[in-house]
Amino acid sequence: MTQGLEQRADRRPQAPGGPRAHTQGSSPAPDVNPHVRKWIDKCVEMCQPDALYWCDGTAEERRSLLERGVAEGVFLRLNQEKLPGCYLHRSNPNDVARTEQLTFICTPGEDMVGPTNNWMEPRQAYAKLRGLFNGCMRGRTMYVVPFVMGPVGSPLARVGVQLTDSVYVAASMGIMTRMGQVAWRELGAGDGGGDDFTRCLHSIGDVNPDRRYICHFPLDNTIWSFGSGYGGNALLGKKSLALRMASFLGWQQGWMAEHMLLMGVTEPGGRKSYLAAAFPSASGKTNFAMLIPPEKYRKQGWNITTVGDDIVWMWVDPSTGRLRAINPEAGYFGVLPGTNERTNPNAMATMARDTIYTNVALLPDGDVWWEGKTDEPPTEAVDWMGQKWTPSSGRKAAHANSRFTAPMTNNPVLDDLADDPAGVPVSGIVFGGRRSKVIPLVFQAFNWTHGVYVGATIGSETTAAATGQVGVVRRDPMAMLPFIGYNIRDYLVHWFRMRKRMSDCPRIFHVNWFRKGEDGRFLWPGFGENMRVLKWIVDRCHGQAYAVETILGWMPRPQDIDLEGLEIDLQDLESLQSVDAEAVKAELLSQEELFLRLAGDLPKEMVFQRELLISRL
Ligand code: OXD
Ligand code: MN
Repeated sequence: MTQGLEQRADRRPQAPGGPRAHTQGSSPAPDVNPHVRKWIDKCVEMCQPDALYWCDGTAEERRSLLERGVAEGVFLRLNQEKLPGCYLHRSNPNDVARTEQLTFICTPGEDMVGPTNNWMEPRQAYAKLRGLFNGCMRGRTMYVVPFVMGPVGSPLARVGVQLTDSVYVAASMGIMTRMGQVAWRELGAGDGGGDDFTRCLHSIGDVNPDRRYICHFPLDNTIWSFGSGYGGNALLGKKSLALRMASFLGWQQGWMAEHMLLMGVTEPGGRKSYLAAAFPSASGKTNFAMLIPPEKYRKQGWNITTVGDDIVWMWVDPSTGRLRAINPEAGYFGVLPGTNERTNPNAMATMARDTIYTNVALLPDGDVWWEGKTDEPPTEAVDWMGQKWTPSSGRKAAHANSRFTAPMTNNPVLDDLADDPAGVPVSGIVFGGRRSKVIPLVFQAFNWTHGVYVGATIGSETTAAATGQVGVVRRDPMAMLPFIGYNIRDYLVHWFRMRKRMSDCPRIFHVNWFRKGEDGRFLWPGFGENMRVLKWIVDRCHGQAYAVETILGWMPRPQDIDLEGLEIDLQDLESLQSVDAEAVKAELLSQEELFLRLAGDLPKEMVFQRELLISRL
């Protein structure tokens, strides 16, 4: 079946919804093993593409996919002098963010997915989606995108193959994953080749929200996504494989897939520690992962390096009993509004070349712009929907969820071990949220079990961009609420039990950069100055910094945080770190929402930890 299609590819297949625009045929089929062949044949038979394009992952191919997209009207080539290798993509205005309400975990029983997931029975889900996939790629090319999540050779690295009819998705997967021949090599060729690969089938369909489904079949190692071409819905290596499917697998196999950044912190004496940190979506994870320490710290020799900005996979190293971690991704899919030379110069450098921009404004000279990129807006632009825009248009030029997709190798502060199959040892885990009141700048959990409770109850205030309702605290356990691929009860039990696998476990912390004073101003400057808090955290990981016991956990006294060179008075720092027992009681009550949602499913450790907190109060 696939053999015939490779030849038919030369007939210049029709672009999705557009004229026959392709000018190139398919690449030749590589020597894939029979398991792969059989699955692709079945998908081809169902979707009936006109052509099959096997991605090989070379730089040449990336350029040719992007140019193919330009010919199809999927990409716009940007000013190549200013932004070499950069392109703009505009998604359908109805398709601009992950759609959690249309995301399903499909397991035989509903209890397996628990109260935080949408559930569909697998046979029903397959039947429903088959109806949509049937013939959906007629007149289109099916791209075969083989990829590896994680450094090749890592004990946790996993192979996936995504079939997609979107050249945007194929090109983006080439940035976000280790894509190409390497994946076929990992699987093995011929009859001895393996079938342990995640089968990712994707079609943008007719981009109709009424016919949009992102379905995960953890028991079949399969993901089917239909009707969306946007980020997490369509780049199936990311949230779907690396979080939902991987968290399920990690639960079964004794490792962890988490929504965390991973950073290296090097001290003046050369000691290096790695921290993993979980913050709810759009709370500045990418900024934190690429933090530039204040000048004073840089001069002393402090240095921050990025292993990852969104996802970590962690396992216990049997020889040391310590947690190790890798970043399964190979690129960044970062939020743009608010990103600039001041807030994140490393991100700006990362996206200066070989980057796909999605849903930003286009400037007359072929450069791009988004709200917050510069203090002054441009006098004219074409907005993210392709309409003429001026500052008086009364609407945003870039979408609030506009993104850059850039290879991690562009990051000037990429950690030396980011591609090391052995991963990095994790000294600390940091949880955080966006909280204007109650929650102090930093505290350390008393122990692992308490830390799991702290992570499970993190909350973040909604911003106007997200809901229109500002300041409502939403609970987001471990920042994983939309990404836990199974029952949250089992997920929390898994976290508690991981302690038993480790002889020395990471210290757990909570940070809040967003606390405000009575007058409504932020008490902490944030960004690079967060280094001062990081220093205390790293020292604590090595048992070196002073802390006092409070009802919430171990906390630095104001004099334990280095304030030299910072324009903040001691009183502000005291307010930042103040813990008001009445407010904590109210906080406990507001956790009820989460506890009720989990109802009878709550692990007993969660109940004990809450009781301990009440007794401390
Ligand atoms: C993301 C998210 O896109 O968390 O990373 O939503
Ligand atoms: Mn994320």
